[in-house]
Amino acid sequence: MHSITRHSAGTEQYLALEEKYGAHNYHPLPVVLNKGLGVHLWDIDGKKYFDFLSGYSAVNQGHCHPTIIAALLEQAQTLTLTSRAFHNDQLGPYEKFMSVYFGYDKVLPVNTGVEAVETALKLSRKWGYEKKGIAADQAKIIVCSANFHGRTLGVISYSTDPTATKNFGPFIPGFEVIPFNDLTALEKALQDKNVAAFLFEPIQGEAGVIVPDEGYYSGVRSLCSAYNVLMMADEIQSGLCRTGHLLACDAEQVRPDIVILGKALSGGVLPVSAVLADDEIMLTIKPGEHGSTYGGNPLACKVAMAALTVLKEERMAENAGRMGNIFRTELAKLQSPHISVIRGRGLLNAIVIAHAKKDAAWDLCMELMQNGLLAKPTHADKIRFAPPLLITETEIKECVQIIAKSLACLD
Ligand code: IF1
Repeated sequence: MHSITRHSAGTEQYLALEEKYGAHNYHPLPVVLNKGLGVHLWDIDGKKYFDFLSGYSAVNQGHCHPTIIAALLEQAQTLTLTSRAFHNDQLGPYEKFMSVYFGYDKVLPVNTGVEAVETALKLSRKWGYEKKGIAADQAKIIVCSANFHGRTLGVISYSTDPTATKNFGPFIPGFEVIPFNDLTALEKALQDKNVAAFLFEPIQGEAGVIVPDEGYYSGVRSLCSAYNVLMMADEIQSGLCRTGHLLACDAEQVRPDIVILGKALSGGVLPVSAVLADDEIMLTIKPGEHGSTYGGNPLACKVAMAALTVLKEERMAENAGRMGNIFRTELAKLQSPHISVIRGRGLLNAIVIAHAKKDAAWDLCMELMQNGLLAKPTHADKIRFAPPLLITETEIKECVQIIAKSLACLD
């Protein structure tokens, strides 16, 4: 029997405001939050939850991390934006910090994840024409089916998800879709001399946390090198310690030609994204050929340096690896008839619900919410479980018990 969800009067008021005055481009769980700290969120009625979505992996460091907030407050009352028409005392140190931290010659700072993806697409085309010698306007970029790289027209041009593309055409040409985790398909596509780059998510998040076979990253690296094609890893969700490594590609010691970062680059405090590449690629973009009003603003630089420092100092990659193993092991021990698949790496995990009822995953998330854990389905029958990376073993085991208790609602 499903518990009847009664919303408090306060909750109803907030939902009504959004219903009336906000675009209906999301279908959120009916919970109104007003406080976050570490792995926890609180709603307006004071109910406490474990956050198992982490702002779609933007809050890897935990909500309102004191070190990151301190950096935000200090810079916010000093200098927040100069534009790139002038220099400031945060950008250069940030660029060096990023170069040393990730081991690339240069960084191009922008703001949202999709803006960084668009930047990487432009960069790879520019390199294709000016370094690889591809004929004008003939550059092709290979992408994977079931990809998710953001919501702009350029990026949905190669989406294979009808929900993302229906009635948004016409689309931008120059992309070819191949299956994810398929090196044979990739090698076949690379026979085309006009290919400039291969763009992929090391782990496909929105598709339901699809982890490729062992050796996939190494295979992609070898093929891209052999065919003089840029390996572009979209690590916006899989990066920044989420999978138990600084970057997901580190699992096979593979170094992409272009790395795309976002989300937890700011610890969930403000939009900060970045593209990393070496000089041969990065310097194909000349002054005035690309930019953004807020890209590389002093506030973002200061916050990002704090957010990255926290990841390392608090050994969040190691913790994500250990806690992820415990989480998947304990979940499997439940042997729930309602869970057909448990998959993931580090603390980027998902389960696939096996149930006759179409909305079973949604119903389970509503039950989890009643029991103090926030998660949301992706693509109907999959539920992503991605808590902040500082979660402890005790908390992980407590959350598995909440999941176990909640699964009873599907009996
Ligand atoms: C939504 C999830 C989706 C991303 C990867 C680029 C971007 C994202 C690998 C764009 C953004 C967010 C967007 C949000 C839901 C969430 C998401 F998988 F993380 F859960 F959609 F797939 N590359 N992912 O995951 O970054 O422009 O949003 O900063 O749009 O509903 P953004």
